[in-house]
Amino acid sequence: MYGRHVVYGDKIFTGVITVNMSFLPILLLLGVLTIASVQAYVGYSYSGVHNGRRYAISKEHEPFNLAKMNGRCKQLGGYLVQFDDSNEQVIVGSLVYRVKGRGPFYTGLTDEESEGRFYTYNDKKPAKYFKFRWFQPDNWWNEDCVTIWPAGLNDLRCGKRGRYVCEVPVQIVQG
Ligand SMILES: [Ca+2]
Ligand SMILES: [Ca+2]
Repeated sequence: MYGRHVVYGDKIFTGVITVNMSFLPILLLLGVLTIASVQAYVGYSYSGVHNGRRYAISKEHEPFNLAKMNGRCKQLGGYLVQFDDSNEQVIVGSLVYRVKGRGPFYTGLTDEESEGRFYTYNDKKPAKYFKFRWFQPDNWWNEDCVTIWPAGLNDLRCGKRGRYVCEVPVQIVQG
């Protein structure tokens, strides 16, 4: 009986070692994925959750490009910001006012396809809601992108150096 126990114990011990070694690549992979996901969030100021969305405001000033920046927002699980209603525009307007540093802050609205018809770049649908500030949009020197300020939106040329705002829907974890 005693001998059997020893053998049994050895088997368990061996088993534990094997399990640990087989988990090692997965642990390494998880480590890499964690670093990668953290890196994706570097370079943004994140808001709290408002109506099921977070807003990520880029920190760097760089030449704005709709496709490129919308792609960056997709890496965060979102898209360039678009407004469902006045409430959402007011929230984002106050966020860019409070965030550190200066703008302009680009949104996902554009009229590059047809002058004066503003649509959302990510889904190519007519913009649900947008409110320009006084005397805007003026299409000054062919301005087809849209920036946000607390006082309202302004059309601006697309390639200017600026920051941008991503809208990231928050995944609801089912209990
Ligand atoms: Ca325009
Ligand atoms: Ca303008």
